[in-house]
Amino acid sequence: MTDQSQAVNDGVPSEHTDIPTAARRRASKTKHPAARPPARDDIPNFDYLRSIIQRHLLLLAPTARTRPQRVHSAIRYSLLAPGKRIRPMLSMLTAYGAGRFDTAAMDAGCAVELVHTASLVLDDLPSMDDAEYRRGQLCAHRRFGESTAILSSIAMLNRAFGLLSSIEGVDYRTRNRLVTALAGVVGSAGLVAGQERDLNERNADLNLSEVDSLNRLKTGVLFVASVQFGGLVAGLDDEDLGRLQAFGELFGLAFQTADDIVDVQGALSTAGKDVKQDGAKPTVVALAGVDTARRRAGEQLQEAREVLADCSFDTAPLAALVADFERRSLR
Ligand code: GRG
Repeated sequence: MTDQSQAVNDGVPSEHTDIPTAARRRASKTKHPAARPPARDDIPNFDYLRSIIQRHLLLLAPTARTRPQRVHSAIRYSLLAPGKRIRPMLSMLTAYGAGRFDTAAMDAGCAVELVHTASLVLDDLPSMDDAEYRRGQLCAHRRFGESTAILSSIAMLNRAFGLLSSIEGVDYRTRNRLVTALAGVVGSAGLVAGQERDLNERNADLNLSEVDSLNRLKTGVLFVASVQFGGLVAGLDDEDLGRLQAFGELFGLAFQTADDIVDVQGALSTAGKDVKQDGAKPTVVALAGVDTARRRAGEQLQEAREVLADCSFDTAPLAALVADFERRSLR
Protein backbone atom coordinates (compact mmCIF):
# COMPACT_ATOMS: atom_id res chain seq x y z
CA MET A 1 0.00 0.00 0.00
CA THR A 2 1.40 3.38 -0.89
CA ASP A 3 1.51 6.16 1.61
CA GLN A 4 -1.10 8.15 -0.28
CA SER A 5 -3.58 5.28 -0.23
CA GLN A 6 -3.39 4.79 3.51
CA ALA A 7 -6.60 5.64 5.29
CA VAL A 8 -6.41 8.45 7.78
CA ASN A 9 -6.96 6.80 11.11
CA ASP A 10 -5.62 8.15 14.33
CA GLY A 11 -7.16 5.33 16.30
CA VAL A 12 -9.53 7.61 18.15
CA PRO A 13 -13.20 6.81 17.59
CA SER A 14 -14.99 9.77 16.09
CA GLU A 15 -17.38 10.15 19.00
CA HIS A 16 -14.39 10.80 21.20
CA THR A 17 -13.54 14.02 19.49
CA ASP A 18 -15.09 17.41 19.84
CA ILE A 19 -16.03 17.58 16.19
CA PRO A 20 -17.12 14.82 13.83
CA THR A 21 -14.37 12.91 12.06
CA ALA A 22 -15.14 14.31 8.61
CA ALA A 23 -15.00 17.85 9.90
CA ARG A 24 -11.85 17.06 11.81
CA ARG A 25 -10.22 15.72 8.66
CA ARG A 26 -11.24 18.87 6.83
CA ALA A 27 -9.85 20.93 9.67
CA SER A 28 -6.58 19.05 9.64
CA LYS A 29 -6.25 19.59 5.89
CA THR A 30 -6.92 23.27 6.34
CA LYS A 31 -3.79 25.20 7.02
CA HIS A 32 -3.87 27.35 10.08
CA PRO A 33 -4.94 30.92 9.35
CA ALA A 34 -1.40 31.92 10.12
CA ALA A 35 -0.04 29.60 7.44
CA ARG A 36 1.74 31.50 4.75
CA PRO A 37 5.06 31.17 3.00
CA PRO A 38 7.58 32.02 5.69
CA ALA A 39 8.94 35.49 5.20
CA ARG A 40 12.55 35.40 6.27
CA ASP A 41 12.50 38.42 8.58
CA ASP A 42 9.10 37.69 9.97
CA ILE A 43 9.20 35.82 13.27
CA PRO A 44 5.80 34.66 14.53
CA ASN A 45 4.51 36.52 17.55
CA PHE A 46 4.95 34.17 20.51
CA ASP A 47 1.62 34.97 22.16
CA TYR A 48 -0.11 34.30 18.88
CA LEU A 49 1.81 31.07 18.47
CA ARG A 50 0.77 29.98 21.96
CA SER A 51 -2.85 30.78 21.15
CA ILE A 52 -2.93 28.67 17.97
CA ILE A 53 -1.20 25.82 19.81
CA GLN A 54 -3.88 26.05 22.50
CA ARG A 55 -6.58 25.92 19.85
CA HIS A 56 -4.99 22.89 18.25
CA LEU A 57 -4.77 21.07 21.58
CA LEU A 58 -8.45 21.80 22.05
CA LEU A 59 -9.11 20.11 18.73
CA LEU A 60 -7.02 17.09 19.72
CA ALA A 61 -8.51 16.64 23.17
CA PRO A 62 -11.38 14.16 23.58
CA THR A 63 -14.73 15.61 24.50
CA ALA A 64 -15.77 15.23 28.12
CA ARG A 65 -19.27 14.29 26.97
CA THR A 66 -18.30 10.80 25.80
CA ARG A 67 -17.27 7.76 27.81
CA PRO A 68 -15.10 7.37 29.73
CA GLN A 69 -16.13 10.87 30.76
CA ARG A 70 -14.01 11.02 33.87
CA VAL A 71 -10.82 10.11 32.01
CA HIS A 72 -11.66 12.51 29.20
CA SER A 73 -12.35 15.27 31.71
CA ALA A 74 -9.01 14.56 33.35
CA ILE A 75 -7.21 14.76 29.98
CA ARG A 76 -8.83 18.09 29.19
CA TYR A 77 -8.10 19.35 32.69
CA SER A 78 -4.36 18.65 32.43
CA LEU A 79 -3.77 19.23 28.75
CA LEU A 80 -5.70 22.47 28.33
CA ALA A 81 -4.49 24.07 31.57
CA PRO A 82 -2.13 26.98 30.99
CA GLY A 83 1.26 25.47 30.23
CA LYS A 84 4.03 27.48 28.65
CA ARG A 85 3.85 25.39 25.45
CA ILE A 86 7.55 25.81 24.86
CA ARG A 87 7.90 22.36 23.29
CA PRO A 88 5.32 22.80 20.49
CA MET A 89 6.67 26.32 20.01
CA LEU A 90 10.11 24.81 19.41
CA SER A 91 8.63 22.46 16.81
CA MET A 92 6.70 25.21 15.07
CA LEU A 93 9.60 27.64 15.03
CA THR A 94 12.01 25.01 13.71
CA ALA A 95 9.61 24.04 10.95
CA TYR A 96 8.87 27.68 10.19
CA GLY A 97 12.55 28.50 9.80
CA ALA A 98 12.87 25.50 7.51
CA GLY A 99 9.97 26.69 5.36
CA ARG A 100 6.94 24.91 6.80
CA PHE A 101 4.24 26.31 9.03
CA ASP A 102 1.13 24.19 8.92
CA THR A 103 -0.95 21.52 10.60
CA ALA A 104 1.75 18.87 10.18
CA ALA A 105 4.23 20.93 12.18
CA MET A 106 1.50 21.68 14.71
CA ASP A 107 0.61 17.99 15.08
CA ALA A 108 4.27 17.11 15.61
CA GLY A 109 4.66 19.75 18.31
CA CYS A 110 1.38 18.86 19.99
CA ALA A 111 2.38 15.19 20.12
CA VAL A 112 5.35 16.28 22.22
CA GLU A 113 3.08 18.43 24.38
CA LEU A 114 0.78 15.44 24.94
CA VAL A 115 3.74 13.34 26.12
CA HIS A 116 5.02 16.20 28.27
CA THR A 117 1.61 16.61 29.92
CA ALA A 118 1.33 12.84 30.45
CA SER A 119 4.74 12.91 32.14
CA LEU A 120 3.72 15.78 34.43
CA VAL A 121 0.63 13.88 35.56
CA LEU A 122 2.78 10.85 36.43
CA ASP A 123 5.51 12.96 38.01
CA ASP A 124 2.99 14.54 40.41
CA LEU A 125 1.64 11.22 41.74
CA PRO A 126 2.09 10.34 45.43
CA SER A 127 4.53 7.56 44.50
CA MET A 128 6.66 10.05 42.58
CA ASP A 129 6.93 13.74 43.53
CA ASP A 130 3.67 13.79 45.51
CA ALA A 131 2.77 17.27 44.32
CA GLU A 132 -0.33 19.30 45.08
CA TYR A 133 -0.50 21.92 42.33
CA ARG A 134 0.37 21.98 38.64
CA ARG A 135 -0.33 24.60 35.98
CA GLY A 136 -2.12 26.79 38.47
CA GLN A 137 -4.58 24.17 39.67
CA LEU A 138 -4.77 21.02 41.78
CA CYS A 139 -2.79 18.14 40.30
CA ALA A 140 -4.84 15.67 38.26
CA HIS A 141 -4.71 12.92 40.91
CA ARG A 142 -5.91 15.35 43.61
CA ARG A 143 -8.78 16.48 41.44
CA PHE A 144 -9.80 13.16 39.84
CA GLY A 145 -8.14 10.44 41.96
CA GLU A 146 -5.01 8.49 41.28
CA SER A 147 -6.43 5.80 39.02
CA THR A 148 -8.09 8.29 36.69
CA ALA A 149 -4.93 10.40 36.57
CA ILE A 150 -2.87 7.36 35.55
CA LEU A 151 -5.39 6.34 32.91
CA SER A 152 -5.49 9.88 31.53
CA SER A 153 -1.72 9.87 31.24
CA ILE A 154 -1.69 6.58 29.35
CA ALA A 155 -4.41 7.87 27.04
CA MET A 156 -2.43 11.05 26.30
CA LEU A 157 0.65 9.02 25.49
CA ASN A 158 -1.27 6.87 23.07
CA ARG A 159 -2.90 9.90 21.54
CA ALA A 160 0.58 11.25 20.83
CA PHE A 161 1.66 8.07 19.03
CA GLY A 162 -1.60 7.93 17.09
CA LEU A 163 -1.22 11.54 16.07
CA LEU A 164 2.32 11.10 14.74
CA SER A 165 1.42 7.95 12.85
CA SER A 166 -1.36 9.76 11.01
CA ILE A 167 0.19 13.17 10.33
CA GLU A 168 -0.92 14.35 6.94
CA GLY A 169 1.31 15.92 4.35
CA VAL A 170 4.47 13.97 5.21
CA ASP A 171 5.60 10.70 3.64
CA TYR A 172 5.31 7.40 5.46
CA ARG A 173 9.06 7.19 6.12
CA THR A 174 8.90 10.47 8.00
CA ARG A 175 5.91 9.29 10.00
CA ASN A 176 7.77 6.12 10.80
CA ARG A 177 10.81 8.10 11.97
CA LEU A 178 8.62 10.28 14.16
CA VAL A 179 6.90 7.34 15.83
CA THR A 180 10.16 5.44 16.32
CA ALA A 181 11.81 8.53 17.76
CA LEU A 182 8.94 9.10 20.19
CA ALA A 183 9.14 5.50 21.39
CA GLY A 184 12.80 6.08 22.22
CA VAL A 185 12.06 9.37 23.94
CA VAL A 186 9.39 7.94 26.23
CA GLY A 187 11.00 4.58 26.95
CA SER A 188 13.56 3.22 29.34
CA ALA A 189 16.40 4.92 27.49
CA GLY A 190 14.61 8.26 27.71
CA LEU A 191 12.07 9.83 30.06
CA VAL A 192 11.57 6.67 32.08
CA ALA A 193 15.32 6.44 32.72
CA GLY A 194 15.47 10.11 33.72
CA GLN A 195 12.58 9.75 36.12
CA GLU A 196 13.96 6.56 37.63
CA ARG A 197 17.23 8.32 38.37
CA ASP A 198 15.43 11.43 39.61
CA LEU A 199 13.51 9.30 42.11
CA ASN A 200 16.28 6.97 43.20
CA GLU A 201 19.29 9.24 43.30
CA ARG A 202 17.74 11.79 45.63
CA ASN A 203 20.46 11.63 48.23
CA ALA A 204 23.18 10.56 45.85
CA ASP A 205 26.46 12.37 45.76
CA LEU A 206 26.40 13.36 42.08
CA ASN A 207 28.74 15.79 40.39
CA LEU A 208 27.59 18.44 37.92
CA SER A 209 28.21 16.34 34.86
CA GLU A 210 26.19 13.47 36.35
CA VAL A 211 23.35 15.90 37.09
CA ASP A 212 23.58 17.13 33.49
CA SER A 213 23.28 13.58 32.21
CA LEU A 214 20.19 13.02 34.39
CA ASN A 215 18.68 16.29 33.15
CA ARG A 216 19.38 15.36 29.54
CA LEU A 217 17.13 12.34 30.07
CA LYS A 218 14.52 14.01 32.23
CA THR A 219 14.12 17.24 30.24
CA GLY A 220 16.52 17.26 27.29
CA VAL A 221 14.97 14.37 25.38
CA LEU A 222 11.65 16.19 24.91
CA PHE A 223 13.44 19.39 23.87
CA VAL A 224 15.44 17.40 21.32
CA ALA A 225 12.26 15.70 20.11
CA SER A 226 10.49 19.06 19.80
CA VAL A 227 13.05 20.59 17.46
CA GLN A 228 13.80 17.40 15.56
CA PHE A 229 10.10 16.68 14.96
CA GLY A 230 9.67 20.17 13.54
CA GLY A 231 12.76 19.59 11.42
CA LEU A 232 11.59 16.18 10.26
CA VAL A 233 8.21 17.38 9.01
CA ALA A 234 9.98 20.25 7.26
CA GLY A 235 12.32 17.79 5.53
CA LEU A 236 15.63 18.81 7.12
CA ASP A 237 18.57 16.50 6.44
CA ASP A 238 20.42 14.41 9.01
CA GLU A 239 23.18 16.97 9.45
CA ASP A 240 20.72 19.63 10.54
CA LEU A 241 18.85 17.08 12.66
CA GLY A 242 22.14 16.31 14.41
CA ARG A 243 22.71 20.00 15.08
CA LEU A 244 19.16 20.25 16.40
CA GLN A 245 19.94 17.42 18.80
CA ALA A 246 22.83 19.42 20.23
CA PHE A 247 20.69 22.57 20.35
CA GLY A 248 17.80 20.76 22.09
CA GLU A 249 20.09 19.23 24.70
CA LEU A 250 21.70 22.57 25.54
CA PHE A 251 18.39 24.42 25.68
CA GLY A 252 16.90 21.59 27.76
CA LEU A 253 19.73 21.80 30.29
CA ALA A 254 19.33 25.56 30.63
CA PHE A 255 15.56 25.18 30.91
CA GLN A 256 15.90 22.58 33.67
CA THR A 257 18.25 24.88 35.57
CA ALA A 258 15.72 27.72 35.31
CA ASP A 259 13.08 25.30 36.62
CA ASP A 260 15.36 24.41 39.54
CA ILE A 261 15.87 28.11 40.30
CA VAL A 262 12.09 28.57 40.40
CA ASP A 263 11.93 25.72 42.90
CA VAL A 264 14.18 27.52 45.36
CA GLN A 265 13.25 31.15 44.63
CA GLY A 266 9.74 31.08 43.19
CA ALA A 267 6.28 30.99 44.73
CA LEU A 268 3.22 28.84 44.09
CA SER A 269 1.26 31.94 43.06
CA THR A 270 3.60 32.75 40.17
CA ALA A 271 4.95 29.29 39.30
CA GLY A 272 1.50 27.68 39.35
CA LYS A 273 3.03 24.58 40.93
CA ASP A 274 4.58 23.50 44.20
CA VAL A 275 7.96 24.99 44.99
CA LYS A 276 10.60 23.87 47.48
CA GLN A 277 9.97 20.35 46.25
CA ASP A 278 13.52 19.49 45.24
CA GLY A 279 14.70 18.97 48.83
CA ALA A 280 17.50 16.41 48.74
CA LYS A 281 17.48 16.15 44.93
CA PRO A 282 20.87 16.68 43.36
CA THR A 283 20.22 19.67 41.09
CA VAL A 284 22.61 22.13 39.47
CA VAL A 285 21.34 24.77 41.90
CA ALA A 286 21.90 22.52 44.93
CA LEU A 287 25.42 21.72 43.78
CA ALA A 288 26.60 25.07 42.47
CA GLY A 289 24.29 27.71 43.99
CA VAL A 290 21.85 29.98 42.18
CA ASP A 291 24.36 32.45 40.76
CA THR A 292 26.65 29.85 39.24
CA ALA A 293 23.67 27.85 37.99
CA ARG A 294 22.30 30.95 36.27
CA ARG A 295 25.65 31.79 34.71
CA ARG A 296 26.12 28.22 33.55
CA ALA A 297 22.65 28.19 31.96
CA GLY A 298 23.54 31.43 30.16
CA GLU A 299 26.66 29.76 28.78
CA GLN A 300 24.64 26.76 27.62
CA LEU A 301 22.26 29.08 25.80
CA GLN A 302 25.20 30.83 24.18
CA GLU A 303 26.50 27.46 22.99
CA ALA A 304 23.01 26.64 21.75
CA ARG A 305 23.04 29.85 19.68
CA GLU A 306 26.37 28.86 18.19
CA VAL A 307 24.91 25.52 17.13
CA LEU A 308 22.03 27.37 15.48
CA ALA A 309 24.50 29.51 13.56
CA ASP A 310 25.87 26.35 11.91
CA CYS A 311 22.47 25.16 10.66
CA SER A 312 21.64 25.39 6.97
CA PHE A 313 18.11 26.74 7.49
CA ASP A 314 16.81 29.99 8.97
CA THR A 315 17.25 29.65 12.73
CA ALA A 316 16.30 33.24 13.59
CA PRO A 317 12.89 32.11 14.94
CA LEU A 318 14.56 29.62 17.31
CA ALA A 319 17.17 32.17 18.34
CA ALA A 320 14.37 34.61 19.16
CA LEU A 321 12.75 32.03 21.43
CA VAL A 322 16.05 31.42 23.19
CA ALA A 323 16.42 35.17 23.76
CA ASP A 324 12.85 35.46 25.04
CA PHE A 325 13.39 32.57 27.46
CA GLU A 326 16.70 33.98 28.70
CA ARG A 327 15.19 37.41 29.31
CA ARG A 328 12.20 36.03 31.20
CA SER A 329 13.79 33.18 33.13
CA LEU A 330 17.46 33.79 33.69
CA ARG A 331 17.75 37.51 34.41
C1 GRG B 1 6.03 7.54 30.50
C2 GRG B 1 5.56 9.91 29.71
C3 GRG B 1 6.21 8.99 30.66
C4 GRG B 1 6.92 9.51 31.66
C5 GRG B 1 7.51 8.71 32.75
C6 GRG B 1 7.21 10.80 35.06
C7 GRG B 1 8.28 10.75 34.04
C8 GRG B 1 8.65 9.46 33.42
C9 GRG B 1 8.97 11.82 33.67
C10 GRG B 1 8.76 13.18 34.23
C11 GRG B 1 9.93 14.03 33.92
C12 GRG B 1 9.73 15.44 34.36
C13 GRG B 1 8.54 15.86 35.12
C14 GRG B 1 10.63 16.33 34.04
C15 GRG B 1 10.51 17.76 34.38
C16 GRG B 1 10.63 18.58 33.16
C17 GRG B 1 10.18 19.99 33.37
C18 GRG B 1 11.22 21.04 33.41
C19 GRG B 1 8.89 20.27 33.52
C20 GRG B 1 8.32 21.63 33.56
O1 GRG B 1 8.09 22.00 32.22
P1 GRG B 1 7.35 23.35 31.85
O2 GRG B 1 7.91 24.46 32.70
O3 GRG B 1 5.87 23.04 32.32
O4 GRG B 1 7.42 23.56 30.38
P2 GRG B 1 4.50 23.61 31.72
O5 GRG B 1 3.49 23.30 32.76
O6 GRG B 1 4.69 25.10 31.48
O7 GRG B 1 4.26 22.87 30.45
